[in-house]
Amino acid sequence: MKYRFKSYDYLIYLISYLFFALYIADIRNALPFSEPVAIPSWIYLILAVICNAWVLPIPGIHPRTPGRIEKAPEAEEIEAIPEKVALPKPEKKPVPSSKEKLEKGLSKTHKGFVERISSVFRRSKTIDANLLTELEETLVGTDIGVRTAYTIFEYVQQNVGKVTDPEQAMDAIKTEIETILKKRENNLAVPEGVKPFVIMVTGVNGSGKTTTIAKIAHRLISEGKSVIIAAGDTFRAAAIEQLEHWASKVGADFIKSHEGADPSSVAFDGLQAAIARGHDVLIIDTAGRLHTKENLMEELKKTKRVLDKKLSGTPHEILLVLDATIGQNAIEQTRQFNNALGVTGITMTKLDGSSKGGVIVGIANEFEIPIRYIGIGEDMDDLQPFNAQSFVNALFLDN
Ligand SMILES: Nc1nc2c(ncn2[C@@H]2O[C@H](COP(=O)(O)OP(=O)(O)OP(=O)(O)O)[C@@H](O)[C@H]2O)c(=O)[nH]1
Ligand SMILES: [Mg+2]
Repeated sequence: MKYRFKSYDYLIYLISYLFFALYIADIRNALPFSEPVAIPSWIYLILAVICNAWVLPIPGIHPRTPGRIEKAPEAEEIEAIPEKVALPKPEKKPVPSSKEKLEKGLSKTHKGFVERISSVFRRSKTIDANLLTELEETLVGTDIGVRTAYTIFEYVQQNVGKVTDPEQAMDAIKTEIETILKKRENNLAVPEGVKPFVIMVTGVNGSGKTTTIAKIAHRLISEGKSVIIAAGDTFRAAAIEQLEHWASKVGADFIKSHEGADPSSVAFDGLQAAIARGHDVLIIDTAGRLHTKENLMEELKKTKRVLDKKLSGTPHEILLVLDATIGQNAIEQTRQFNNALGVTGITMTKLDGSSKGGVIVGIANEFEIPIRYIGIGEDMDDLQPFNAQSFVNALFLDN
């Protein structure tokens, strides 16, 4: 047992022997001094015993037994605190960059478009008439549309003298596609001094209008703009609820009416509210499903007219949302919506789920309409402003 003496303990120990000596001397009547008062000898003995006992380390009795140590224990006395078992750190999933997302999103279209073309060149080492015929057939068979297939084919044909090997030919195709897309690169920007900036979102049912509205609102709000969304798709109550859910999720103001209400009146109310509440941007959802296409276009035209009447120049943007999974049909849809409304911008959604995304090249080639955004997933951050160079690099990447 560890026991620690204090310095005065030694003194008490000595005193105990002094008292003991006094006791012995007293019982023998040999005290070296005369007692002023007669003290019985047993008093000396008791004092000797008390002083001695004080110094003796008797556990549980002595005031400084180890159980009541006043001083901090020595390091060696402290039981080692078991080190915390190092738990394996939960692996943080690395957040993919927008470039990685784009590359992943376009991997299916890479297979359905770029790989089909490059396989033609893999079969032949020289660029001869046979290869050109095969290339022509392959291009026409992709989702870019016949007209664009010939634009690209003719470009390769014209360069046959300069292009000698298949790799160069693929590069030439890539360059031509980038040239086509570059012309349509013009991102949606809210101009200074235009308030509210009005975006009317159109497209057939299921193309991704409502989610795209949420994604755009999310982007604009994160840039510091205040956004109000109007539920102009009154065709289904569920469509209104879906949009309301998104609006509250992204922090946008919201205007709605009842199911079956006149969409143009909702757009009107939305514009009125945007002005009154001082919002920077109004985004109007529209129905994609009406009894007939004629009906749908007339409805949309009416909404456009009503907005312009309320505030001249609105809507500033008529954004057509196209679903990449429908391939070439998107070209025909663009034609119809553009003829009826004068589309000012395109968003192509679901590129991540489609091998038919090559259609974007056809649309860029056939219509002078800017491609504003591309959708490459269902998350709010999966809407990217369109950039021709990044798009083509990701599309042609062999992964
Ligand atoms: N994978 C993927 N899914 C998307 C993308 N954009 C939209 N979607 C999904 O497509 C489905 C339809 O989207 P909505 O936004 O409801 O389409 P809508 O055009 O509003 O449809 P209606 O209101 O019925 O006319 C939803 O499940 C979306 O999550 C995208 O870029 N990638
Ligand atoms: Mg919708």
